Amino acid sequence: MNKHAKIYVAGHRGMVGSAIVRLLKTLGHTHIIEKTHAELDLTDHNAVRSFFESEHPDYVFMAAAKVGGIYANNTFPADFIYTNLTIQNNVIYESHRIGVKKLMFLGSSCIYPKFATQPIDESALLTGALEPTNEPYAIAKIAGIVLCQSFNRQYGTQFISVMPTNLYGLNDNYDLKTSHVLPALIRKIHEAKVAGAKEVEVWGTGKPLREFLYADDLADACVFLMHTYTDSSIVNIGTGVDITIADLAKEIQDAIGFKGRLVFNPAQPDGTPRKLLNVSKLTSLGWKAKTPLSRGISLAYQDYLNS
Ligand code: GFB
Repeated sequence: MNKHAKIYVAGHRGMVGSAIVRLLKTLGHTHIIEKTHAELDLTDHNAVRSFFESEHPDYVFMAAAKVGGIYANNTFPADFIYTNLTIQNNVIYESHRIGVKKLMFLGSSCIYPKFATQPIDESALLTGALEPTNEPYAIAKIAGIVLCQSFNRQYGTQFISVMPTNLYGLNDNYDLKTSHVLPALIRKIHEAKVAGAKEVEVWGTGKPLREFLYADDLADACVFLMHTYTDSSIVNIGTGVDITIADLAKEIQDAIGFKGRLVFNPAQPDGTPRKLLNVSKLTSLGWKAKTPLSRGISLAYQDYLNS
């Protein structure tokens, strides 16, 4: 991927896509293709076909997806499976048709079985039942992985797939109905502090364990793997460290300086009990996450205050 290669970052306005674009620009890449949703509707196959035929990108980062936290996944399952299958089918198929040199498909750690052995090795894929709150999203992502592998096998393409753990960072989604836990808690705790509230509701029991990766670290891993990785088998991207939701809430509370109480609401779903990725494959390839959670939370909080 030389500095003048044509690189299409699908989903460049999202948290992950914008982090990839930021990094590529910092690295001196001169030909990055960005299309807003208004300019290119990725669910419209004809529009995607015309785009690929006219732009002919050399490389594609497939970071466009319908994403959301546990509530959104559980409430809008049809949207999650349909939209993701459609956009990934369109982008992956048209990448094959025009002969893209290399495509990276971004999956998710929720592709693994709900009760996978921890930390979760890449080989756990398709070995057990999924977490029901996000099964439709997970199945779309699994289909994306198998689609890439099938094109590689049948047509000799180079479509690689990476599985990021739970993400957070700059340009995150702070809508409480659709966001993930970390941005949701930043917003709820900040608003409680400003309002002088005595307590903040944290969904679930606080006992689930999650691993959190800063989006700029993910972008760094993606660019690293785009340069170095050529295999069809998937690669986990994470920090190798997890934390309970209760401890995460406490850490965010301390960062924001909220003096009230955190109240857990077990009527809300916990989701999968633990989701820690085994990152030994990535480590052996030569990449490690850089941003500690405490620093990432303060950077994300600053970004929230500025947004
Ligand atoms: O981040 P989150 O929505 O996604 O929730 P998942 C993680 C945990 O935080 C769950 C708890 O146990 C939630 O109950 N939690 C506590 C909260 N307070 C809140 C809150 O205010 N908002 C949210 N959202 N959660 C998603 C999947 O699962 O992870 C997606 O649904 C995707 O498919 C994504 O894979 C990475 O980790 O449970």
